[in-house]
Formats: sequence, structure tokens, C-alpha cells
Amino acid sequence: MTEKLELISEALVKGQANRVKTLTEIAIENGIEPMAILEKGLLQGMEVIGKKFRGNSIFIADVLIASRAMHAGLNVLKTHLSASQQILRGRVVIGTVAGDLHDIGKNLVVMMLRGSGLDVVDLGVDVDPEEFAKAVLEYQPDILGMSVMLTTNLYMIPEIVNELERRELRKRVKIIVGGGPVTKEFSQLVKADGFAADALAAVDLVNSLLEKNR
Ligand code: B12
Repeated sequence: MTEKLELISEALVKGQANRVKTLTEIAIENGIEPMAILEKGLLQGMEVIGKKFRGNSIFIADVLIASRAMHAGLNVLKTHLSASQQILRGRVVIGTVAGDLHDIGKNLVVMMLRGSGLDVVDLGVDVDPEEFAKAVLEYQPDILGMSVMLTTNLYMIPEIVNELERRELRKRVKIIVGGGPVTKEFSQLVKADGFAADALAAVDLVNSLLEKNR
């Protein structure tokens, strides 16, 4: 079993989406538990990718290619994991704040979070405080992420936090923020629970917040 999972992990690190898909199917056919394939195969591979990226030995494009391979494996697993197992690692709702149409960075964050086995609801761009609040009610996420690229729209973040407080939803979620003009200091000012400067740091941040929640 370990060998089969190692093969999946290796193929993922090489960004071989088709191979990851086939190996995942074979592992399922061989009766290996879907959660074991996720944790010891796919996530193991993403961990290697994360380490390599931080060590500057690969580029963001390589991370995205590996992430695509991760998706290929996850798609196979989806039908075999129960609904509760699928959101076992946590759910994140994320969007770009009202008035802001930038979504390249946010999409990278979404891709990486999904790639690390999290359930992500992407609200898209130009999301106003009311929509964020409604999404917290509807999807009951563990974490709410806000992305902003325009300095002129930074004020939307405290507005969203206020809207959540007004509806008594603030304590239900951890808030994370990111985007060009966002800094750690700003995140502390608006009483967010965390800030990340890039997509990989966002994965670490979400994992550590989920860990604290347990
Ligand atoms: C591409 C781009 C556009 C595209 C957007 C396409 C799209 N679909 O996103 C278009 C052409 C539409 C555009 C329009 C405008 N843009 Co523009 N745009 C950019 C540009 C060149 C790149 C942004 C980008 O994608 N970066 C790459 C990504 C990967 O990086 P990132 O967004 O920072 O995301 C990473 C992190 O921040 C973090 N992150 C991001 N979100 C989140 C969320 C969470 C929760 C977490 C934890 C982490 C996280 O992780 C990401 C991945 O690693 C920047 C310049 C720049 N160099 O940044 C200007 C820039 C952002 N734009 C700018 C401006 C002014 C505009 C316009 C107002 C221009 C105009 N006069 O029309 C309009 C605004 C439109 C609107 N209402 O939003 C300014 C903003 C200045 C400011 N500080 O306010 C910039 C900085 C250019 C400049 N130097 O003047 N833009």
C-alpha cells in the first residue's frame, strides 16, 4: 500500500496529472481507503511541493502544475469520500471585496487551498459586505477570506467585519485577509485572525487556524 501511495505522491510532485488520476483509480480499485490516498499520497506530494517552493528550488508555475495534478486525484476521490469526509479538513469561503475586480491572486489562493484538500466556496469578485455575511450563514465556513488589490477599497474589510458583528456572525468564523496593499499590521488593525502574503502562506495560515480550532 505504501508503495502505491508513494507513486501517487511522486507523480504529483512531477506534475503528471494523468498519471496521478490513473494511480488514484488503481489505488481505489485495490481497496485502499480514500482518506489514506488523500493524506499519504496527494497531500504528501503537495507538502513536498510547498517545501521546494519555499526553498526557491521551483517556480510558482510548477506549484500550479502540481496543483492541477492534485485536482486530478481529488476528482477521482470525490465520489468515494462521504460528504462529511469531504469537508473534514475544513471549509473556506473567499471573495474579492466590493468595487474590486482583481481576482488572479485570489484564484491562486483558491486553487492552492482546494489543492490541499479543503472545501472552498469562491464568491468571485466585487462582493459586498451583505453577500459575505449571507455566505457565512449559508455555508457555515470555518474561515472567511477577503482579497483586496485596490488601496481605495481597503476600507471594505472593516465594513465586512462590522456587518458580521452586526449580524452576530463574527465569532462563527476566523477571518483571513490578503492582497497587494494588505499588511500584517493592517490585518491586526481590523482584528482579522490572519494575513498571508502569498498562496502557499495562505495554505499554512488556514491549516494552523484549523488546527487551533480543533
Ligand atoms: C492584473 C491587474 C489588473 C487586471 C485584473 C485582472 C484580474 N482578473 O485580476 C485589470 C486590467 C482588470 C486591472 C484593473 C484595474 N487595476 Co489593476 N492591476 C493588475 C496588476 C498588474 C497585477 C495584479 C495581480 O494579478 N498580481 C498577481 C497576483 C498573483 O498577486 P496578488 O494579487 O498580490 O495575490 C497574491 C497575494 O496578494 C495573496 N492574496 C491575494 N488575495 C488574497 C486573499 C487572502 C485571504 C489571502 C490570505 C492571500 C491573498 O496571495 C496571492 C497569490 O500569491 C497590478 C499590479 C501589480 N504588480 O500588482 C495592478 C494594480 C493592482 N491595479 C491597479 C489599478 C489602479 C487598477 C485600476 C483602477 C486601473 C484603472 N484605472 O482602471 C483597475 C481597477 C478595476 C477594479 N475595479 O478592480 C493598481 C492598484 C493601486 C492601488 N494600490 O490601489 C495596481 C497596483 C497597478 C499600479 N501599480 O497602479 N488590473
